[in-house]
Formats: sequence, C-alpha cells, structure tokens
Amino acid sequence: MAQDDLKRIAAHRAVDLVESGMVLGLGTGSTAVHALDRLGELIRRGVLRDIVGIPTSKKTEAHARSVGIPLTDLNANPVVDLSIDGADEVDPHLNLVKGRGGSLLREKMIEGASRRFVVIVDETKMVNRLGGSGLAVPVEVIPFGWNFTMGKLRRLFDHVEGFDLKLRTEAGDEKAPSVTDNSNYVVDLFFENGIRGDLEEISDAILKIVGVVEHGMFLGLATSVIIARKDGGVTVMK
Ligand code: ABF
Repeated sequence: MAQDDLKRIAAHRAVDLVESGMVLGLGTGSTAVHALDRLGELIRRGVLRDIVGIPTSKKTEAHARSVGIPLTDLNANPVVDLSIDGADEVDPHLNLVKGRGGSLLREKMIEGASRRFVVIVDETKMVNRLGGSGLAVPVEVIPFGWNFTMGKLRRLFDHVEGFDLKLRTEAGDEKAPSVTDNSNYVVDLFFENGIRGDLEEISDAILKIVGVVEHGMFLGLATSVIIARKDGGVTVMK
C-alpha cells in the first residue's frame, strides 16, 4: 500500500472519534490533511453538526476553510475536546517528535489544551528512541540573537556523541532562515544515536535557555496513537 493511503486510513480512523458539537484541534501536515478533508466531507453531508476547529498553523487554517470547517481559536475555546494530528516520530511510551513542518508551538498549545490528543501516523514513524530516525528534533527560537541561543543549545549537548545542530533554512536558499507562523526561527537538533537520558530533564534544560520558545518533543501529551500498517491494518496504542 502506498504511504499516502496509509496516512488516509489512520486519519479516517481518527475522524470516526469525532462527535457533533465538539471543539477540535486541527493538525498540520500531509497526514492531518486527510483528517481535514474527511471532516469537511462529513460536515457538508450533515453527518457532523456544530463542529468548530482550532487550526495549528496558517496552512491548516487555509485548508480547513477551503473544505468548510468552521473555525475558532484558543482564546474563545481554552478547552479542546479532541485534537487530531500527525507526528514525525512516536516512541513506545507515546512520546513524540513533532515540528519538522515548523508548527510545533501552536500544535503544543492546542494539543496540550485537549482532553484527548489522537496521533495519526503510518508505521514508518515508529521509533525505539526519540531522535532515533536520524531526522531533526526542532527547537523554535526567537530571531533576536539566534546564533547566541544556538551556541547555548550546542553547549547543552556538547558531550553527546553524534550530536549536531543547524539553523533551518528555506529549501534552495541556505542563507534564508525558515520563519514559523509566529515569526520565529527553528534550530534543528540531530542525535545520531537517538536522545538518551531522562526526556523530561532534557526538555526542561532546553526550555531554560533564554531565547528558546518551545521544542518539538511532545512528552506525555498523546492519549492514543493510530498506526496504519503496511499490510493495510491499523494498530491503536493507548
Ligand atoms: C505536523 O506535521 C508536525 O508536527 C509533524 O512535523 C508533521 C508530520 O507530517 P506528515 O503527516 O506530513 O508526515 O503534525
């Protein structure tokens, strides 16, 4: 089965959990798009009524509008019934790495405010250890003094073998920093051997650095993970 079909299967399974009247957190990324499309379809057909969604990015906001999902925000709805979003990595304890799409801050605010946060992935996202896929663990930083902040991050992980970090830039332009929806930059952390140690402590240490806004480790936030397997079946982790 093609990877995109697996993403759709996971997304549709999550949308089955949506009930009329809910306030929803609307995720970002190619898996979450399938959930938005399905929600829009069910709203248009009148199967789901009185749904409002809170988008986790400007891109999701635009897509949700285009498929007819009514929108609200966290100020008007500080408690979210259910959030549905993808992830870059999922470990066996339901900890996640998110934010390779750059939307980690709004995602963490909205998903952290959710009674239930359902993660939708295909099985390629499963790892034994966060950072273990060799891809980035993103950190959103304010543009002011970004190189200073990056130096602090470098020093924090200096002792870690196989650690590296890089300011995220626009594809095709190494000189143009990638800018988030919140007008910040992203520093990507790479852990060749995955992140070892107490994740909560590592999270606290990153967040203590002045200039860091948020990081892409989502610890203890997911209430379940829907994994679409290559054989077309689905596994749910809780
Ligand atoms: C968002 O989209 C991000 O937090 C994560 O980086 C990404 C996953 O994207 P995809 O579903 O396209 O793999 O949820």
